[in-house]
Amino acid sequence: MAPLDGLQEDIESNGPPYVQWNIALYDDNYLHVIPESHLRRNNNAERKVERRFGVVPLPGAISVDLKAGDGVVYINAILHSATLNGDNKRRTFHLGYQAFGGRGFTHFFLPATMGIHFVEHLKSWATERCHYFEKLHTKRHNDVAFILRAILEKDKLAFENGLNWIHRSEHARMTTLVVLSKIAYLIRKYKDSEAEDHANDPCIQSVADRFTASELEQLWRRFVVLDSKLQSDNEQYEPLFQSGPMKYFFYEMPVDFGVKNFIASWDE
Ligand SMILES: O=C(O)CCC(=O)C(=O)O
Repeated sequence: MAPLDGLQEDIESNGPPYVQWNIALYDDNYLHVIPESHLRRNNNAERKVERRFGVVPLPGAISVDLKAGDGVVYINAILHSATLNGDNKRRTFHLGYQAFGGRGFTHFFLPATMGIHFVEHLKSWATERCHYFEKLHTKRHNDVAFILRAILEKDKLAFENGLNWIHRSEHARMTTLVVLSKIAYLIRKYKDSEAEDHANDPCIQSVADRFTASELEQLWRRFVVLDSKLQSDNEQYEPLFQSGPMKYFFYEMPVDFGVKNFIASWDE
């Protein structure tokens, strides 16, 4: 994903592109959240909490009390965890809802769609909805492939038009550009790969299929300057994030580097 500052700027300016749902089938108070943490950096108390060795209590968290049949919908950038709670049986639908045609773009290319392999069991109106969702995802893959090809071919106009389609807002465009850099990274890494890695997803394969391996090498070269601006010389670590230590900044977006600089960097 992009650094947290960029994700939060996008959420604030353009609305959340993705929301997460829990729908409890039994009474359920497992989910804990730190209210209002979705639009700020982690504070000092939170930065001391080490989660690498398992689920830990979050400072200032409240539990979300759901009765059987209740649902809660939340922006997944909020600090949250699910604590174990004795022997209670937990049965909760956990799903995500992605926006299409919004002002911004998705923050990550996963998870895959829920598919259409089960639609024979559904009523016709529900079958139609599932086919419609599938169409939206396919269009997103096509749009992303179009933009990446424009970048590969250094076609400035096509790139700018493509970026306008997928991210209509003038705000937080760099967030989407960073997300595109992550997609370019993943399709190069997983092209024709059978790795059983959660990032090696059908969405990634669907876009990778439109490029040859050597095109993907060339495409990645267009992102190298941007990618270097997302990294520090030293390893970074933020314990409450899901990733381990890495050189990528957890919070900071590139300074003094916008879409125009990205285009100029193709020739560096
Ligand atoms: O179990 C929960 O209630 C939250 C889990 C969650 O957010 C996740 O798996 O991404």
